[in-house]
Amino acid sequence: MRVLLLFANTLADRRKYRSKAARVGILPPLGLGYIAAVLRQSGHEVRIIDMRLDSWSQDLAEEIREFNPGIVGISIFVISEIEGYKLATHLKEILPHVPIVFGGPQVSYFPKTPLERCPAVDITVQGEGEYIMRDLVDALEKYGHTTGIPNTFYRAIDGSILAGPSSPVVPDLEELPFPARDLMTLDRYAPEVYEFQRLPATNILATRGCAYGQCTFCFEAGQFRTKYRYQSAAKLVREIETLRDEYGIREFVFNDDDLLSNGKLLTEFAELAIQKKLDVRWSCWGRVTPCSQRLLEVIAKSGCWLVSFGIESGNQDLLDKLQKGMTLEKCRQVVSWAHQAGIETFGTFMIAIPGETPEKAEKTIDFAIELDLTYAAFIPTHPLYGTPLFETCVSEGRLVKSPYSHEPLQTRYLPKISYVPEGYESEHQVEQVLSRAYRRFYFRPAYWLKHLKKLAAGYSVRKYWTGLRFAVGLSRNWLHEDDSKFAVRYSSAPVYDVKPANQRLFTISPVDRETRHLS
Ligand code: B12
Ligand code: SF4
Repeated sequence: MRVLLLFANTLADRRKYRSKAARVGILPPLGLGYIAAVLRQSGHEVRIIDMRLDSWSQDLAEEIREFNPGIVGISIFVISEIEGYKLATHLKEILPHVPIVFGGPQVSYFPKTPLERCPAVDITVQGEGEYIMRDLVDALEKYGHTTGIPNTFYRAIDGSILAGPSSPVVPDLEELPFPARDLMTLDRYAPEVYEFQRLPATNILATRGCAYGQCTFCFEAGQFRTKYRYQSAAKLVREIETLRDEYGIREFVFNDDDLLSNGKLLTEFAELAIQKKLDVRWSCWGRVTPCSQRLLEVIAKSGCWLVSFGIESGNQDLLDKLQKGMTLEKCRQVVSWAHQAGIETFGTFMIAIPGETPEKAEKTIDFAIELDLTYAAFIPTHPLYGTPLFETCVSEGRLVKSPYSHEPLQTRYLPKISYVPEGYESEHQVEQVLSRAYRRFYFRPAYWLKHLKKLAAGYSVRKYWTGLRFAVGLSRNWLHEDDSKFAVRYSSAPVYDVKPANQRLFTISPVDRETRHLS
């Protein structure tokens, strides 16, 4: 059967990425790539369209009609939900009898919502979609219907929403084929300017889930926790060799949630990479614990030049509350080891954590400066549904906006405020602290002096300009009025409703309370 897979764009992408510099900051949709590869193993013909790169047009509609898919899959996450509905509506107009399936992170957390909000959506898939989508397509081809497939939700004839059985089955990473990157035009993508040293660069995954899974603000600590799995170093090296030899890729951004803690995999990978003279550069995200000096030295030798650490706060009591499982001292040590090994560091910090005051935030900014990080990002706390932090913030009654409304994520780098802790006077004060954090971190003569050498290279100027854009808020992408109207129309069945802070009137629809746990 012919299957069309689309990655929905966000409202902001529409303006930002259709410019000439379109590809920077956009990486291939690996989730769809894996699904496509598994579908092809079953003999299906697949096409992938990334709507962050293409606009809806008569030509595109014609191309899709010609391809004539038997089923369509659309991937959404929180900020692309509305555009996903628009896309489904357009597709339903040109392919009225073709089932439209929704999947992706937002659907995994709210599996019934797309069916409630958008009549063009026929089926939703919760969790990792490789085998489920294959079973859906196989069933449609063999039996002409798709009801009852595990981890799916669908509309019954009377309009009610039904669910297939719940299954904890998740793909074995060693068995999965490589993502079908030949279905994506790799040279239309590039990481953010501060994320690469060499081009062409692309993203890659070696693990899924998180081995630690306890930070209170994270999905991996809540009801949506996924089983931690990893593939072998040998498979990872094969994938990198393929990308290097077939596509000329010279740099890799690991998109894994928790790669650095897997010392075994990384050491084996680094040894193989050195032995095979892979000659690639790479970067990843990482936790501070467990991380040894030896591991950082080994990965640096294999080409790792940047690690992004989730540091969150410069206050030990707040780190303990967040259950980060790390000390400020360990953090100092690891960042310093990374620098000694020649690895650049990106630290991400949360501002307005429960229990934080502007004074404590100041300590966080001091800590970021003390660590001498290469880059830092300060992000307001968004208590996301399904995380332990969400429950805390709801019970405090201090959420000022739903983190899932379409307002908080209007901006790419400076999202609006959804939560104001007791120690802050207002949303405005949180915004002021955020701006101050960027100003204090980036507008330091010492910072610029230290980095002057790097500015000699052309792309580094752009890197630091990106840092400055963070600082002065130039990277905002506000919604247009017509977009807002559309958002309101399609959000008419709210996931939940937030009343102003201190009123303790936060409600969650029963639908989401029923969301099943996938282990
Ligand atoms: C890499 C990454 C990014 C990269 C983007 C990479 C890219 N290619 O676009 C960057 C750093 C840019 C990024 C940015 C953001 N991200 Co992000 N990101 C991730 C991360 C860490 C990994 C994504 C990934 O590759 N996963 C692995 C693949 C295999 O999984 P997958 O894509 O989810 O696909 C599987 C399933 O979802 C499902 N599936 C997916 N699509 C479909 C479609 C169909 C039809 C079916 C059946 C199934 C299906 O099957 C797939 C295969 O198993 C995830 C966390 C995570 N572990 O997933 C967060 C995550 C996706 N990001 C998230 C968020 C919130 C953001 C931001 C909005 C943050 C912000 N405030 O700015 C921005 C958005 C920027 C933008 N304009 O798009 C959230 C999404 C929450 C939600 N409810 O949707 C996540 C889940 C992190 C989190 N826990 O908060 N992100
Ligand atoms: S924040 Fe990182 S380390 Fe903590 S639970 Fe989430 S993925 Fe794991």
